Amino acid sequence: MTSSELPVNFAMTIDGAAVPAPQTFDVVNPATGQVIAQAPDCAPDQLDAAMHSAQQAYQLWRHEKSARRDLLLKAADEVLAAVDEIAPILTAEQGKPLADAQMEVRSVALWFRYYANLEVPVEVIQDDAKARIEVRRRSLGVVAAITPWNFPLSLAAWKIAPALRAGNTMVLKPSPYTPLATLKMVERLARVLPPGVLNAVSGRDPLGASMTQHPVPRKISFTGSVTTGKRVAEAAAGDLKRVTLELGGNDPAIVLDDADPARIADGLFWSAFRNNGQVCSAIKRVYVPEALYADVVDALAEKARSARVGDGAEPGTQLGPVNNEPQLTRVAGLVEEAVARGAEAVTGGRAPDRPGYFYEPTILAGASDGMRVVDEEQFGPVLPVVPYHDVEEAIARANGTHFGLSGSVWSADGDRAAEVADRLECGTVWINTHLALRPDQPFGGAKWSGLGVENGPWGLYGFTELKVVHRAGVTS
Ligand code: TXE
Repeated sequence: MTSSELPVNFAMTIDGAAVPAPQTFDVVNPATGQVIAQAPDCAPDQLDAAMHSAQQAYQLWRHEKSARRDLLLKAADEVLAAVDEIAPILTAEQGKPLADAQMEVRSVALWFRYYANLEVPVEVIQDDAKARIEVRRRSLGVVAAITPWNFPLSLAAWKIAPALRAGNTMVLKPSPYTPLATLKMVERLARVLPPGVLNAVSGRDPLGASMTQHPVPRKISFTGSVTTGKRVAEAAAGDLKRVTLELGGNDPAIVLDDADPARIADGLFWSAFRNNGQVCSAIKRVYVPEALYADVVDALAEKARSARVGDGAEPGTQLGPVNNEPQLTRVAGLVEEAVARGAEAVTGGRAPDRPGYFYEPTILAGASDGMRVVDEEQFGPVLPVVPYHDVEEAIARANGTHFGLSGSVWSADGDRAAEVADRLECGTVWINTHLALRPDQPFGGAKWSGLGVENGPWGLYGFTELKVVHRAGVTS
């Protein structure tokens, strides 16, 4: 879809209706740097209306357990029917290759179906003549959901599906960089969901802050940066709103000395560069034993050189642009600093001379802890490769950070890798793979990478609270 073929009007969904806003803001295609559409800039009274609509809808929705299941299944069908409408919009605003955008839209249906079919049993901890004690899970009320620009749709689905299945209603706000596909998806979902159950509003960052300070929501489910996540937690504290925070990561991959560089290169590369490195749990730094160092760097550089970079709308593109200008500036700055401090950009290390926010896939050799690109989350198409002498040192460096989202260990010996994996301080650790996510597998971060988890029954529990029903028996 070219920019001129994009739909002209994007509306918010409030109380089941498509609603424009009095003001709008620009949305840019990162592959061209051109404004492609206007998104509604939600006015304060419109946010109130969305919150109150969700609150109203909650009164019925919370009691309709089987309808929730059926409607989530219908919602999955609705999304699948809209893949060809939504995916090109996602590519145009986010930059990712169209095939990836299509996969992302489909993943929404996968998550909706998984949660539709997830039954949460009532646990009975005593049932005899003295008492029957049930432990139930009750929904919380209205959820404010705030999403980032890297996977606007799938990360929204991680929130929508469990929240709605558990009986909550929602007001969802996508990132101002990527509001369009989410608005379109929620507009389609409004065809099957009762009014008010899922509202979508769009606006700049202060709208997110207003949501977290609004009196209606009982829960905030946030995915984004550590800095903003901390602000969300602070805003929630005054009202003791529940929070789930899925924040950034600086995922280490540790290569053990028995690994075969040629065999692991593809897995390592794509676990770092998928979505152009803009994945919270992508590999962000690789620790490689000195003996394998040159071979691993060469193999990764070869992958980087052969990756097809371009506009996501062009067939065959594997890596699109960085999503936005501030992010491109940040990534370029991190590389510059590392090179100034002695690292070598074996491939890439520069923005190509073309419009848009492109950056050449970059493998940084001679990287070391203390360089910002190693210590911080780069969130872009750059991978620092750090040599290590012994594995104890690699484990200590991998853990020596405030981040703790995920990590991976690569080895020919799965058991040996598992021992190292066991010692990594993070929410998920993979062995000989990375970025393997599923709707039934919990995902969350240790340390500053998050609070609570998403996915699986545990993700749904985060949208509930325990309620104990203790009924005295006839004899007591
Ligand atoms: O994130 P923000 P940004 C990291 C990545 C990137 C950095 C900045 O390192 O360089 O974050 O990206 C909304 N209260 N990740 O600026 O600010 C905002 O409108 C409530 C990692 O885009 O965290 C958007 O909808 N909400 C991450 C959402 O928060 C607020 C993915 C995320 O924006 C708010 C993306 C406030 N005070 C970036 N201010 C991951 N974990 O995957 C902003 N928002």
